[in-house]
Amino acid sequence: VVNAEVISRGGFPNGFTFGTASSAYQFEGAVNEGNKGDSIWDTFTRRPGRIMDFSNADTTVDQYHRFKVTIKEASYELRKLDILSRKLRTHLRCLPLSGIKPYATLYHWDLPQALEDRYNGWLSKQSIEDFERYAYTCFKTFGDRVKYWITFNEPHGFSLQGYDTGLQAPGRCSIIAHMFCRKGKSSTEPYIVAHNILLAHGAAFQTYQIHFKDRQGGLIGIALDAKWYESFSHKDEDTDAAQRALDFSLGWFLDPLFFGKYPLSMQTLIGQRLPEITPEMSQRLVGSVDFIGLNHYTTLYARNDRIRIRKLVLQDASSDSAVITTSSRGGVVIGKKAASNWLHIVPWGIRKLARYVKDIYGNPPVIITENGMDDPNRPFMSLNTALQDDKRIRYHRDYLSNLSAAIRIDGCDVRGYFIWSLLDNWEWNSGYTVRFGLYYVDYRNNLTRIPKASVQWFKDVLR
Ligand code: PNW
Repeated sequence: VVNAEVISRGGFPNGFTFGTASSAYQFEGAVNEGNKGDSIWDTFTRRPGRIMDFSNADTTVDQYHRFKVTIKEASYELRKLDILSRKLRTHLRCLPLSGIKPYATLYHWDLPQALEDRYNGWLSKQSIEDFERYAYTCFKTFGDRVKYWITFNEPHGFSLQGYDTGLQAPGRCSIIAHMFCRKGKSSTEPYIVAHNILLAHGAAFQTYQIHFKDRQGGLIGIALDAKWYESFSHKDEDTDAAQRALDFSLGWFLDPLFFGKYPLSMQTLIGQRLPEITPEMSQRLVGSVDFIGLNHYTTLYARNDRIRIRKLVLQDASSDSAVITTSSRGGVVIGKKAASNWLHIVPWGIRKLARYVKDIYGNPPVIITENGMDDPNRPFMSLNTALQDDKRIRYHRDYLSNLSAAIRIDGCDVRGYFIWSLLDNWEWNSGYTVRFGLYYVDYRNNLTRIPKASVQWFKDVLR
């Protein structure tokens, strides 16, 4: 474990890109402006009881109106802004002059509700063709300025949350629904959705190669949510379980993109419910990424689920892997918790993850497209306390020193690192109850943005 006190740009290769990450739905607000139709998240947030603080994303941090100010104020060190939800808009005109290099994500969860209504969104093959056209339009319109494209953000996350647990949009199936429909759709829908996403990604990649690559010279990737899974014990059954946990998350997408097939453990355990990758599909998928985006926050222990209790009660995608994940072992927690329950601070996990991707997939170019931690939004906390985010500084210092070791010592080809997030923002199911930003947003005072201590720290690192 590397735990250097001082992190600096010198610990990273020349040309390494630092930035911050954000997403349109969590930042823009302006829910009814600029010809924007409803998305599946607009529908979802209006269902009672879905969002912890009963909030929605109608306003969030008003980035739809304030993006110009943000760009103007962004110091040259922060070289990533998210863009694009009211796709064909003007945001991008400002970027070239500002010295900011945009990495644009085409899909960060806000599917037009019209497509959900018309053909069940990602469950339908039609979504593949429509995504390809949408991607084509974005490449054509913005490709002179955007040289890094990310097709999908966290397909593993939204396939499971949207179609198995039902905790996120479009909220199909739910733990409760399983009780009543034992062979519920949650045992098939996440796999169908992920399959269509992979094919949509492949189609977008191909369109770029055929129509734009020569002229625009950009790169195409996909951003995968990637926890590291550490074996709970030295027993074979647990090391196997940790491997399965990786197969069922990262491997679900990377194996098709690199080897043209789903991981063997998935084929075995899911059987007929796993869609088939035909030889033609396989040919199209293999090699269809120029870089891999990893959204990495945390690490869990994984152990074999011997009894598979869940499986006996309900068949769903979350129990197919036969893995139990935990954040503590023998009463010792794997790392301090951030505000979100799922986010334990485990800096060494990023190094193991990078090393794993290098070893299994042949050292492809990797960009850490998200990494960060949240503090609770406490209404009665003094502003000064909220701005002194030492825990965040330590988090990034320790994750960056491990990432630096992965590059320098382990030889991993990591090319960029983006902090989630530039500003506090609307955190999906958690609403405004947590704060992920380098900048504090004062929700009670005109959404004023105030730098936390981590802003100065990040600037110093970059200098
Ligand atoms: C990402 N996990 O979601 C999303 O891309 C962002 O939109 C989100 O705001 C951010 O991370 C913070 O949550 C994740 O359980 C949610 O490991 C959960 C996990 C990872 C990423």
